[in-house]
Amino acid sequence: MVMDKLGGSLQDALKKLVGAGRIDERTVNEVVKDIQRALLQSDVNVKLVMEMSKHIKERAMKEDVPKGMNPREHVIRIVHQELINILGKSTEIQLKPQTIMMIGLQGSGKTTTTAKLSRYFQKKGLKPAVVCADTFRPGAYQQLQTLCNGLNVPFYGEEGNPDAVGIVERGLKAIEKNDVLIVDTAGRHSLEADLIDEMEQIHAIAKPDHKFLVLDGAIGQQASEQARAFNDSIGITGVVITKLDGTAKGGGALSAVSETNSSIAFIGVGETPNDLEKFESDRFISRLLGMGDLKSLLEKAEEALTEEDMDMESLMRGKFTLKDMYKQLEAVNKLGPMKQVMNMLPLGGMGMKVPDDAYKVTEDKLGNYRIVMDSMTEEELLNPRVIGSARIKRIARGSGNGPEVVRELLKYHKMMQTAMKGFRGGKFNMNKMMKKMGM
Ligand SMILES: Nc1nc2c(ncn2[C@@H]2O[C@H](COP(=O)(O)OP(=O)(O)O)[C@@H](O)[C@H]2O)c(=O)[nH]1
Ligand SMILES: [Mg+2]
Repeated sequence: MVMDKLGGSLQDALKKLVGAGRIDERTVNEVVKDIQRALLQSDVNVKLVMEMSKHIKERAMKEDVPKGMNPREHVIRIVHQELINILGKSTEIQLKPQTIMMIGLQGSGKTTTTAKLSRYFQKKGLKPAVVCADTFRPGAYQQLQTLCNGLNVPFYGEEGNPDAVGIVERGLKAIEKNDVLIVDTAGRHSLEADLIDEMEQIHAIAKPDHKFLVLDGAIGQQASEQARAFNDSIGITGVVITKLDGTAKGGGALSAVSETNSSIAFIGVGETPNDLEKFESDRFISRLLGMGDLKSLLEKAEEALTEEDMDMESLMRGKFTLKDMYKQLEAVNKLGPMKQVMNMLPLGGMGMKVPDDAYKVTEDKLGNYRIVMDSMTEEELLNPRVIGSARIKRIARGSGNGPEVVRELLKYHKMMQTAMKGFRGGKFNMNKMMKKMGM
């Protein structure tokens, strides 16, 4: 998917929130810190990130949790909204006859996007056609002609003629029977006087409904500078950010646009004509955060991680009876696959990695431990020290296991108990613990 890296880090941050024992100021601060790191790595402006962090913290603490929502959902919703805020509104595109002028620096992706837009309108049932007004770059004519032929889109160009303005005038006449007329123009390495001059002249002739500025996503925050400069010259009605499939700086470009007076219309996510997406801030953020997955995780977590099931405070105090362990295993059972659960529970959420191949064994073993514990009395569950060898034999028989399994369970419990204490002291190491237990 586009912007995997940013999406992944944001999702990890929110998973931590889902798995947290309780939602307090400390948890929110920690999650916000993770979000900050993720956004900064994606080249989002520091000031913007700091402002957003402040908003999230304030709102999470001050606003009442809306009816029908739990505290976790409340905070996730705030994060969601604040991220959408950074992106701002998206450009509205109407599905009707119109003229579109493509502008931007050389190599930003204008010509590729021209083909992508043709495909986009084609799929919506409109008839697009294209004029090639790039008389600057050698091979521009060929490139666009090949793309248009591949899509069966009418194409007008005059190979070898340097008069871009004349070409646009004749071209728009030649293709006027089509619905969406797209003019691909030339770029330069920077916004130079002769480029501005040419743009203004083409603009006057074409009278476009839309002027799309095409920006390479890899330029990150510089997007705002370019958007401002082009907007000051002929004005832009929307921005297309390309190459989001190949840059880690995408967050910078996306967030920088709304700082100017413009909005994002489309994003380019690959090199083929189909790799274009209509940009909608809301949907984009939902996908980035993996809202679908997050929602189902939340539901499961709420079901399983009730106060009674996961009394983290008593666990942290080192009071960890077999009964507590049983409750945990029950919660785990309700939650489903071990791997998913480990990432959600406070332990997993705190970044402790469990080796992949450990999950399967662990799941089976834990399942059996529950059966063993079903054969124990209340007294034994609360105070495992009373379990001597006679009781071990009885419990083993009752659960259809050998006595070694019961001993193993008691050892496991002891280790968990020690781990909980050690964890409180910051010494907890899941990997080491699992290894010791032969898992
Ligand atoms: N990966 C990727 N490459 C793109 C995208 N958009 C454009 N490109 C590539 O960027 C290069 C320059 O694109 P082009 O359309 O010729 O830029 P122009 O000079 O502005 O017309 C080409 O190699 C394109 O294939 C995109 O969204 N993703
Ligand atoms: Mg081009």
